[in-house]
Amino acid sequence: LHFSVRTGHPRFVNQLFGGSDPAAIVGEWIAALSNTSMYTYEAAPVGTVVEVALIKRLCDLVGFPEGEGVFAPGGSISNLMSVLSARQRAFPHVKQHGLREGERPVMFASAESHYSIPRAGIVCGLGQEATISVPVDEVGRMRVDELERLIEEQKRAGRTPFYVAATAGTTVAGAFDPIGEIAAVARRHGLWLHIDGSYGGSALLSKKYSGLLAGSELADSMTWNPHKMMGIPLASSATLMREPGHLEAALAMNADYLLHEDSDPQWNLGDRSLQCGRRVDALKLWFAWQVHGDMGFEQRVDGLFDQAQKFRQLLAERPGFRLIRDQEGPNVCFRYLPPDQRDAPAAERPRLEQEATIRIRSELAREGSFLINYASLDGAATFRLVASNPSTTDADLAALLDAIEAKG
Ligand code: ABU
Repeated sequence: LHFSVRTGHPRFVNQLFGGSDPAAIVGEWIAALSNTSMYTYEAAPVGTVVEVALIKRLCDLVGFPEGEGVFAPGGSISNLMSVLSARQRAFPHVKQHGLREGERPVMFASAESHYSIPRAGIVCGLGQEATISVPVDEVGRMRVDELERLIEEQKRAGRTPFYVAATAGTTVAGAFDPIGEIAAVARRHGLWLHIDGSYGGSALLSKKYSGLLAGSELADSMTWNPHKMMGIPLASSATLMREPGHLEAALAMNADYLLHEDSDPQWNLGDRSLQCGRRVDALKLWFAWQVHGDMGFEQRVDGLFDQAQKFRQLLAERPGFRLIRDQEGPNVCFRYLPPDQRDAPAAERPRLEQEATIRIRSELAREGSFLINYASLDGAATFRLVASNPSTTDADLAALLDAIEAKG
């Protein structure tokens, strides 16, 4: 612990997760103590019942009343499972025989989507080029007119579009793609619609912010990571499907030494997972939900959005800081220019801001006062503050700006 990064510290604003939930940690300990694997009800009766109940609850929030799903080791694996399911629906022969000669499936995701989507294409043997990158608008949302244009272009080129991923909460800018509009395009062209809600899925717990995922009920699948905004220890990632059966269609191997004929398949989750051995990841979320309830999670999510909004206000009050992308999610992307560089020509500014961002960030990390990440956005390195820990106070936020000014 001494040499580890203190990710539960209020001044750790570096990743899409932060804080540590005591109730969930107890759940995690008990999962380790019970030491079982989630492939069968026989081996993990309590874990199975808990997981099925939680998946049902998450599916209801998304708008999948008949849905099913499974927990996975992270958002990337959940996204991969969605691509495998979509590929199986579009090419039903693929599980048994692979793709046929001449078949050229293509998938679509925004230019600011997570890299796990094109990587899923790679894992599926489609190659990285099979993921077509759709341009985004000025705040980072997928441009739906461009999506439609690119689908038609790919069809004319003899390829078969089969999948589109909308992102709810992009990794850097925290943008929410317009799911309802993307769903209309997906339906018109017969594409599987997946929502990568790894980060922003938790907005569904908030009456105030659930509108950011309007249309989620129209998707075929969704990834949701309680280990991000809900504060559950890593990893907690739900793979959710609107209709039952797709995961088994893509993944089931019917190993008879696990899935005996005399057991009820509905309660054996093994064949809807990519894993064989699988931890009881549901238990920590279950414990946390018992303690906090819907209202506790709603307050947490609202509080993180409010914290980011507060930080935007504080930024606006200080010379030298500028917001890059103006939006309402828990990410705040901004740059800073020290006073002696503020008269530089406008064309020079992004390069100078980039230099300042990287050097200041590295100084803060080295001294251990704050850990705040940076990423390239709109052509230059940009600070990315993530409001991820409810115990980060307004004073912490102001202290971060003070520290950046002092280093600058
Ligand atoms: N799975 C994306 C997480 C990246 C981040 O925490 O910054």
